[in-house]
Amino acid sequence: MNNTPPPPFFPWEDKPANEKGVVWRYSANPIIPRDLLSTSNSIFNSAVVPFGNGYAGVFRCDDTNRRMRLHAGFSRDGIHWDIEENDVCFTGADPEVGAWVYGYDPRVVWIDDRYYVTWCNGYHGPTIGCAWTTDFKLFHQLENAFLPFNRNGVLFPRKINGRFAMLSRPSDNGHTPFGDIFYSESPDMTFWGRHRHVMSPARFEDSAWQCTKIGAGPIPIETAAGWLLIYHGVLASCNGFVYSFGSALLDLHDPWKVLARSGPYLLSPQKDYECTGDVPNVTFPCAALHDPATGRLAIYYGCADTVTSLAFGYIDEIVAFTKRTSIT
Ligand code: BMA
Repeated sequence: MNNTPPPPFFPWEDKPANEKGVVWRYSANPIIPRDLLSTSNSIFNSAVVPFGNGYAGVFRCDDTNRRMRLHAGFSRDGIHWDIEENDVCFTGADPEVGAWVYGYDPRVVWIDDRYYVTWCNGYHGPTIGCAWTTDFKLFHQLENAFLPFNRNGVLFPRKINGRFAMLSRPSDNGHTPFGDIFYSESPDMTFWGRHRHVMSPARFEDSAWQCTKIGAGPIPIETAAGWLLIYHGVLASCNGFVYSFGSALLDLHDPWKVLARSGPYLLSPQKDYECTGDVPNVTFPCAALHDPATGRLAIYYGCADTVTSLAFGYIDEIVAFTKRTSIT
């Protein structure tokens, strides 16, 4: 267990009086501009965790060569971020795996005694890269979890049945027009197996925002009602893909069993900064902070593949919404 006390400041803003949804946006969005770094074209789809007296994260920073890189960052309040100018240099991997090609859409989670990072890692196509760190300075790279092609590798925050557990989304080498979420286990973060199917895209008639492909978002949150999973879903519109996100509840012991799944989205691209950018109409969550004492949730999501924003909600309300609107 990570026994350090929670950071003194939790990023939060109360729900506006006129808000209809169970999730609402931070009024000062986006929190991270595209050009925060001297060489960044865009900063989005990024992961944050409590760290020391504040927060740390791994950020997707595409540079002005349009190369996809990962950068570490630090914050006192979870809102204002210092992101390192130099990208993360992973160490210790078999050179075959460690030769950097590209990396994007990181997730970060504390398990047992260290932070694990997973990301979409270039190795003859996209697959799931893995590493660990204790200080966000030195990152030790592990084996890729799966064969290409795969994306959206998301670890559970504790071992399940004594093994590391990960969700992932097998895909193709391009802008994949399909995609189901699967579950896998590993005794050692090297060998992965016991693969189980979790969820397919929804039927168009039932929930069109998630009818083309889906992928796990932030690290699942353990609740009495099951693992709360926030995931993105894609609609193939006549103007291209539209990325929204919703919620599901997975069985605590057998997390490939879906207990409930929201029909409506929690959030979809509607604000200018979500609809306009390098890839229009994308809201893509990769991390969430939660405060067990109050049930508050702060969701970090990429907007239009350009900037990073925050949205808020209460875990209990999202769980109730997931059950109330379930399409399973
Ligand atoms: C997905 C990933 C994400 C991106 C999204 C929209 O396939 O590449 O990083 O946000 O497409 O472009």
